[in-house]
Amino acid sequence: MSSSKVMKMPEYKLHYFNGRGAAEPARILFALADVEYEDIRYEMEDWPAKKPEMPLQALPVLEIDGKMMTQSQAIARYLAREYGFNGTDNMETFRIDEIHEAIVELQRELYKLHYEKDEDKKKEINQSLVDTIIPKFLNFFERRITENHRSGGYFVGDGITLADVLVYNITYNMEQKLKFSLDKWPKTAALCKKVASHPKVSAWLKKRPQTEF
Ligand SMILES: N[C@@H](CCC(=O)N[C@@H](CS)C(=O)NCC(=O)O)C(=O)O
Repeated sequence: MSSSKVMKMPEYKLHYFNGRGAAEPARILFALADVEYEDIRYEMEDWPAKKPEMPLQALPVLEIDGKMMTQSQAIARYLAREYGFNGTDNMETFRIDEIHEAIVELQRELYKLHYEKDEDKKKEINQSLVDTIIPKFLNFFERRITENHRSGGYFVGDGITLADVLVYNITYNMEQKLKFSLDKWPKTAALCKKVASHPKVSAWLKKRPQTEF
């Protein structure tokens, strides 16, 4: 191949706040793919000046060779496709998308707790999350992992995909914030352990900034 045909790696910059939040799945995918990027983290006091520069005045934004691309789920899917974490056929990708959409729904429920200011209402939301909403999703994850007959205990195939990354990420947040335990969902717990102990992911987890959200 002539040198002019050698593909240059894109220059990536991930713009977000100093937190895991909606950018963390992208950071974990970058770690898994062993791809370099600039992890730009804005402090809240600097955000008003930066906000107008962003395509939808919100973060995360993935800058690819100067192009500013937005929407956290689209960013995660782009990286998963680009680096081989999006399944190997249409059915596998369907299964990954299905988990992805379930995570978006679960995250929406968790935000309700985060944004509620009234203490009594907060308690109510917390109770319904722990008793009903979170178990519904975890039962579903458990079933989907069981349906995958390949070795490894992942959602599809025999290796990590975007689905595993997203479930690891949200359960980490639930364990941190709600002190929620995965004891009743052993397959999901094992899957999350596997993601966290993947050498590339575990190196990232050790070095990532410790932040509240
Ligand atoms: N649907 C968008 C939502 C983006 C969003 O609301 N981002 C929040 C942080 S998670 C933000 O930028 N907040 C600051 C602001 O809106 O000024 C996505 O998933 O990327």
